[in-house]
Amino acid sequence: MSLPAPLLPAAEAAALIQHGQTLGLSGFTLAGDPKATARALAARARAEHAAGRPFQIGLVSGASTGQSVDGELALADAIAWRTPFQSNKHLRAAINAGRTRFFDMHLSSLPQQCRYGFLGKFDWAIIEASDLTPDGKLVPTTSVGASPTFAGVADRIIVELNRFHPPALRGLHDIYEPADPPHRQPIPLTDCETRIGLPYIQLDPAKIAAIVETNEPDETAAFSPSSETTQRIAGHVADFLAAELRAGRIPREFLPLQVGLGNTANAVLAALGENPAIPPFRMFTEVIQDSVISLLRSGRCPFATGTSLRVSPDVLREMYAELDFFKARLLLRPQEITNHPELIRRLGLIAINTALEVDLFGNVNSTHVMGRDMMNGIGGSGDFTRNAYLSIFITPSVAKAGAISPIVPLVSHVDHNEHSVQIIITDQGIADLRGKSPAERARLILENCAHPDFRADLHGYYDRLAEGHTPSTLTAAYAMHERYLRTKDMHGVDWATLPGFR
Ligand code: 0RQ
Repeated sequence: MSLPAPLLPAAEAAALIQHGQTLGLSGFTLAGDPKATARALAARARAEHAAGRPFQIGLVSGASTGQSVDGELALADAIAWRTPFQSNKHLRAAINAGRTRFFDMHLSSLPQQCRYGFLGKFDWAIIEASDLTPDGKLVPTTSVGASPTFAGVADRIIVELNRFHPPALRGLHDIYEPADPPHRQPIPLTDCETRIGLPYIQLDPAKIAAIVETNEPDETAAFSPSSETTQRIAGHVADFLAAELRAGRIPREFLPLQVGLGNTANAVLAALGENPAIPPFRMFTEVIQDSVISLLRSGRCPFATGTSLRVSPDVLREMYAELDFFKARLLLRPQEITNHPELIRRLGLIAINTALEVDLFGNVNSTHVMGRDMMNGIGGSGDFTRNAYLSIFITPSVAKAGAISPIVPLVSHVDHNEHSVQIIITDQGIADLRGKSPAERARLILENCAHPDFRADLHGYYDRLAEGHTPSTLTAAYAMHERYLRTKDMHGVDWATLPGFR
């Protein structure tokens, strides 16, 4: 079939991109990113650097991309700035060394901020496709992310046509882009299933500069098998939701679930699916991971919608063998829709996300290690936490082989504050913070969620504080963090010698 632009080798497409330009890339949590063009761009950056010329670009994507994109470009020192989310170790190192400027954004607001011009001009959109028609109808692959917006705002477009994904994916996507204020209308979605948009992204064919043909899977890996800790967290989540259901605080027909990304979240989802006290549930989420596919097969989850199909390559191959079954039960939408505050509030989502750190008052840090080093980014956790019907955070009660307590006197960085966070669940238990004062929250979190090995340390801090609305002291609140930075272990702060207590 004819194509709307010349087929070029990846190196020739990458040669069109110039130093200093801004690129908007498809890809969300390693699903659907344009791998071949990015690798060729990294090679070009290396060649330019070897010739003594500068070569760096600004890189925006839906969320994290894989080794061929974030990894290779970071190793080639080709990324001047990056937003809104990443999870690659090489890029993380470049960010934390100050070589790449990174700014962390709520994923729902990225597309509109691109359209509003807040991130400057976009020179290129590079989008992976499973199909492209002569008049510019692009069917995405395993994610939608911010691709419709990048295609609209960028001056020129490179399409990476990846033959690994069948053109029959058409129908898996629902592309809807809200108008900008003052012309925006309510988003016409009142359930998970209804389609409100088109099954493709309409490109302006005149903007397509090159098409790069490839045949390669996403660079995703399987999640780790669940551990005793993740099983215990999952059990507490299921018990909590079952009790809410019995108490009538969750309606009998249940509510759609959003579950964050990662090993713990994947295990929680599998456990909810197995628990007979939890009725079948729909998912209105960001990332559809392996456990969701099993739930769709078993019927425990009748329908799931998200912006990324981030499954392991074997699971994806199996899905493609039964594509009609999954197209009837799965829908991929732009991140502006899956994470939209209006829809999250309207549909009444139960949001379950993972914390790095939680403090005694329920403030949550999802992004920064010891207040300083970026882990991945806030991703969609802020979109969901702030707007959900129920906002739950999960975390193991120890990290780094027991040297770190994720329950701390005061978080070293705040992503989700005490006003948005309702329930904390660790392998130790549940702290339901709803309707509780800061002092009541502190007692609950300390007794129910902290690891027994850290309770003496936390009591050493908390029991010395003067009574008051928010019992705290600035002089000692970070003593456990400081001790870790000095000794690689948070245990054993000598509270009696520290100032600031009553
Ligand atoms: O590091 O593997 O080197 O030991 O943090 O921790 O327990 O494997 O947890 O994979 O679920 O990730 C918050 C990072 C958790 C993730 C975070 C260390 C720990 C380990 C990872 P090692 P686990 P997970 C949907 C919603 C923000 C975005 C979000 C995340 C590593 O869930 O990025 O939620 N969330 N988006 O040892 C120092 C602590 C620590 C710590 C754990 N207190 N201090 N290190 N670790 N606690 C997805 C998107 O929006 C795209």
